[in-house]
Amino acid sequence: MTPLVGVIMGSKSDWSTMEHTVSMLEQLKVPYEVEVVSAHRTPDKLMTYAATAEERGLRVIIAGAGGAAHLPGMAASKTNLPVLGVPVQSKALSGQDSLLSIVQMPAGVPVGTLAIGRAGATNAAILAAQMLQFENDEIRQAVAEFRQAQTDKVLADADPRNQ
Ligand code: RP5
Repeated sequence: MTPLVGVIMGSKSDWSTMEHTVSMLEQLKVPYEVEVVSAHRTPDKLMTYAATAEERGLRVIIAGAGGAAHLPGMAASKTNLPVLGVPVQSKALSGQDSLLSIVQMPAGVPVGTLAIGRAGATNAAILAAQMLQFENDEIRQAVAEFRQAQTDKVLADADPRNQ
C-alpha cells in the first residue's frame, strides 16, 4: 500500500526514539515509509525528499531530530504537507536544545512540535493517524480502539498500589 506517512530522522542514533513512532503507526494501521535524512549531512536529499513527498502520495511527514534539530523545519520549508516534529533527547542538553530548535518556527512555516523523546515519538504517530482517519476507515477504527482500550485499562484498575 502507498505510504501515507513519511518518517524521517537525522541519524541512525535517533532510531531508539523514532521506533516508537513506527510501532504506533503499525498499531494504528497507517502505511508508512521510514529512513534517515539529515538536514546537515544530506541537505540535498532532504530538499528532494520534502519537495517530492506530496506527489509520491505522502500526506504527513514526521521528522525526529536531536541537538541543532533543523530537520523538521527545513522539511516544512519545502512541502505543504503537515510536518510533525519530534525532539530527540540529546545527551548534552537532555533534548531541550532539540525542542527549542524545532518548536520556535517563524509565522508562516508551521511544525507541529511534540514532546521530547518517547512520548513525543508515540504521540506524533497517533496525531498523524487522527489527521488521516476520516479518509481511511481502517485507521479510524484502529484509533478508536486504541483510545478506548487505553481508557478501559485505567478504569479497570484505579488503585495506584497495583503497579
Ligand atoms: C542530529 O544530530 C540527529 O538527529 C541526531 O539526533 C544528532 C546526533 O547525530 P549522530 O552524531 O548521533 O549521528 O542531526
